[in-house]
Amino acid sequence: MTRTLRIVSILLLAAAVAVVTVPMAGDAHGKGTIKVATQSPLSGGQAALGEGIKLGAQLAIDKLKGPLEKAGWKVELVPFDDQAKPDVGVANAKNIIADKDIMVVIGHLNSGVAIPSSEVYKEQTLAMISPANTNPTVTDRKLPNVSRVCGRDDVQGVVGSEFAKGQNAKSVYVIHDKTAYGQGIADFFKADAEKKGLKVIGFEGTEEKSNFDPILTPIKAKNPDLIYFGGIYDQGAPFFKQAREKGLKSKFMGPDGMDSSDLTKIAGKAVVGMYYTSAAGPASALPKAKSFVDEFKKKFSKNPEPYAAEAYDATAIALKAVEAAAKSGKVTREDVSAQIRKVKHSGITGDIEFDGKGDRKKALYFVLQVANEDPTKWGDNKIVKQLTIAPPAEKK
Ligand code: ABU
Repeated sequence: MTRTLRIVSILLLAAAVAVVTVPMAGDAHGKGTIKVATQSPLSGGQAALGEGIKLGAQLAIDKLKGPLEKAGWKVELVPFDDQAKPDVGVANAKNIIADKDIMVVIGHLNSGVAIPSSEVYKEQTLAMISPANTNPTVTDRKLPNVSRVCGRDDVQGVVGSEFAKGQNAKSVYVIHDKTAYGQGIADFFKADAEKKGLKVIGFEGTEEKSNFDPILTPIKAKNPDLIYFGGIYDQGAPFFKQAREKGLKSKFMGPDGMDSSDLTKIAGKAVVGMYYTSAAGPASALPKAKSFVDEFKKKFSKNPEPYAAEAYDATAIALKAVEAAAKSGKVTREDVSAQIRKVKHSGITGDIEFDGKGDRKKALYFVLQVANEDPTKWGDNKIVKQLTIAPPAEKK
């Protein structure tokens, strides 16, 4: 081999080694992995809503990860099943903060799980954006890492009581599930209903899930105009079903915990005509969510459950915040949390900006009526009222 050939060979070899070992600008995943965790119930009676949250986040990542991937990051979803249980959520949260690639959590479904889990995220200023947690305590603690894209129960409870009053209900019986969410919304509903002159003739909590006869017997004797259930559909649906089977004639009402196609899957025609409030816009009724609904159905072969669109928007905000944080060349959890509060997002559920506590500056509230016993038609429920309301001013 001549001297020139030897030099050319050495140069070619050196170039090949450089191509293999040096991450090029724009090279996929050269900078590492950004993980987005979801925490929601993926098993048990509330899995329909929890699965919807996970899939909404999945769709957002698949559609919107492009800019981060172009910049050299791999973007991954890591779903956690909190089983709607506070202790499981907290145990998952400890594993989540231990994984240094997780930069944001989208979750939870249950406020009673989100509140203690977010105390764990707080230790590392790991951002949590909630698509669905409506209890005021979620943001009233003013944690720098906690924000939500949905409304609050101190507003939702009043929206419900105002509607009940307008329905000419004079007497109301209130049941709740004894959780932070269920008891909380029941308290807000009751307080405002009484202020408006409605007579609350019963108020009780129960953890019963299957046999409601001992509770229904005294309610039947009192014959209230309306029964309000502060809780989630997996408990509310059998309660309302058994109430009708027992011959109760009262109108039925509940908060957004009833907003799932599983309500009719379990209770069938017993809940047709029932009213419920929600802080989730029915995706089919949101003007900017049409392609989301189509793509969701195509990808996952089912309708998006309530709060799936909110999970999509929450994840879109998370990715924007990570992109902004990544401009410094290094993504930190503190920076992602701070960037989330600065995002102005035109989402599929509307325009989203957060206030200093992490509440959405203008949140959506709905009063809906169950239109059909067919669970596949849950998205066609009648919107009786739609409101956009700012969070309550802070008490001095
Ligand atoms: N807001 C609906 C889910 C229940 C909760 O916030 O705990």
